Amino acid sequence: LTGDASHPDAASRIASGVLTGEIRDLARAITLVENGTERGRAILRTLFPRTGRASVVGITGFPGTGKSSLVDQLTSAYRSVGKKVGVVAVDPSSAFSGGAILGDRIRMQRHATDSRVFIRSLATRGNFGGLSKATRDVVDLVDAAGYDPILLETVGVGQDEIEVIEAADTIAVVLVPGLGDDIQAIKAGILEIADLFVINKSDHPGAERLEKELTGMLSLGGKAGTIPILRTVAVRGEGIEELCDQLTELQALARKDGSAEERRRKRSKDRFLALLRDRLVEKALDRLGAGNTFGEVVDGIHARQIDPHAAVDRVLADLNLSDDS
Ligand SMILES: Nc1nc2c(ncn2[C@@H]2O[C@H](COP(=O)(O)OP(=O)(O)OP(=O)(O)O)[C@@H](O)[C@H]2O)c(=O)[nH]1
Ligand SMILES: [Mg+2]
Repeated sequence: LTGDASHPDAASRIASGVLTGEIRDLARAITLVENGTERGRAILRTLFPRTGRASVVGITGFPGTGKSSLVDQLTSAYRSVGKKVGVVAVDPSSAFSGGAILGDRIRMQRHATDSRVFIRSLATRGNFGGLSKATRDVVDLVDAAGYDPILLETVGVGQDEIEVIEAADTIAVVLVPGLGDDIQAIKAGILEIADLFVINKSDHPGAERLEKELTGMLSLGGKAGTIPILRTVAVRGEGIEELCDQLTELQALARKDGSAEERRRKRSKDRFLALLRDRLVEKALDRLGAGNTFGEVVDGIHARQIDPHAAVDRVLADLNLSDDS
């Protein structure tokens, strides 16, 4: 199938379809990649040199803070200046709720007939590492299809979600008034990743207080004045223009001071290491299956019959990767 380029399902044909902006080919490529197929990998391989052009904007925050509403508004704003907009919504919780993505569909309905807006939701596969890998691959495909910017929405600010959002060049963390003590709980993670804070639902009481708390938090972290804080009312489109301007400014700054390049280089490194780790572990565990099973090795360590270092040495020897091999 992959060999004959004229075949409608051939990887090379789908890849050219993606490059010329064929939406159906892009959707098929994503499905092939999501399902971990060899054809999906072939498509990615072909397209990889044509990626890295889109500016990826990450929108993250607690459930229900208005991320999708903001993405919807941003989409309109970017469309009005002629941009072709990609939206990738990653929803680690959808395996349980399912409703969030449906809600997004309804929310984004007005863009559904716009051929210059591409929207794709990614659900969890029960494995967060897998989700961040899939996100990067999907972003690459949307990028190769010429969408720029790509808006990446993901719920939450836990460690696993941070891995997902690290596929973005610029990260907006969305908060809402009335979080109360929650701000304490989230500060560790978001201080590190936020390039910009959005206080959405500013029509609710407490926006001012939240902004003060955030400012205080930032000065404690030595970041006072370096991270913009914006107020929006997404449902009314208020503050969206400022948000767009701010994003553009941050992107320009990051390009100028080299931090954009630095971040992308780190991403290349992380991506390579994560894949290498996954593949090596997969191979090692396959090899284990032939002698001791994974469970038996764990049992052995648990019973103190073999120490964990020796267990790993043994697996590495099986893979011909011992220090002395
Ligand atoms: N009052 C008010 N409501 C808003 C605002 N922005 C969004 N909402 C409402 O908040 C609810 C959640 O909005 P979403 O955009 O779905 O939030 P989300 O962060 O994408 O939610 P999840 O993806 O489920 O985490 C919806 O009912 C919106 O209409 C706002 O600025 N003010
Ligand atoms: Mg949402």
